[in-house]
Amino acid sequence: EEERSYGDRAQDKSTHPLAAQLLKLMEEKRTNLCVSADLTGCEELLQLADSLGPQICLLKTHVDILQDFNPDFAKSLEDLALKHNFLIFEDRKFADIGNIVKQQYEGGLHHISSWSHIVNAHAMPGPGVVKGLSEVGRPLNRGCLLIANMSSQGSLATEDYTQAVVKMAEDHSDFVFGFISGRKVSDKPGFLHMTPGVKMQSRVSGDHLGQQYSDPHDVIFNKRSDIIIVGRGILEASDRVKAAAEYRKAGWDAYVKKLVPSN
Ligand code: UP6
Repeated sequence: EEERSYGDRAQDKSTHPLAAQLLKLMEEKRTNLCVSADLTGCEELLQLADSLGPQICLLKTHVDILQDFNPDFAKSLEDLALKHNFLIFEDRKFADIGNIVKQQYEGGLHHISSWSHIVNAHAMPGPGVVKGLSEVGRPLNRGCLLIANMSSQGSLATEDYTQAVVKMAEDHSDFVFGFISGRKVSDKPGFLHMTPGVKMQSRVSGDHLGQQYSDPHDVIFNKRSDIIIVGRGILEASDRVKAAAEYRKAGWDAYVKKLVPSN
């Protein structure tokens, strides 16, 4: 089937406003790269965000691994997101009852809802998890992704589970605008698919804790995903800016190839 451009999908009335903003900036910056900034120090993370900012559409965080998280850090990250025109995605993977995830999202030490444009959740608890997050996030114009499947070996997500996640997303499309998934799972053009477990030379890699990798072309062209999420492929490179440029190019080339009708 025909693939529509990011910019075109941004125009649809049915597309969630945050998804539209993201699709538009992807088209403008010519990037479908999300860097997974899995670092343990605020200063290093901010420096990474500033140096990679021009190349990325999204910066994904795990703020609970930061040793020195503080409100100034969140403010600085927001400033960098504005400066470089990317969105912030806290990869919190909420997975509790609505009443608790609401508080985890809004309060605690991190006040995630105050600075992160996007969060994600496991659908495992049922629709209450989305409803709870939505009560906090919707008034702030935030958006949420559901985890349709995982990149790790032995994941318990079956095909039936994934289909139920897609249904839950469709039922809550005023707040949920996409998926964490190894492949495209929904044909609705407003939904975005983001794929972690991405590395060049993926055949030789993986890690000793079950992570499994695919390369950018496989993810974007073959699996029809929209965004590549890259952590160690960039973080462990001797030159992170150069590595990010390589991932950006590989992800974008695969997208452009997908747009051209094959005949
Ligand atoms: N992530 C996965 N697989 C999933 C969901 N999320 O790896 O199914 C996240 C991890 C990590 C990043 O939490 O932040 O994506 C992958 O990092 P890596 O590129 O260094 O392997």
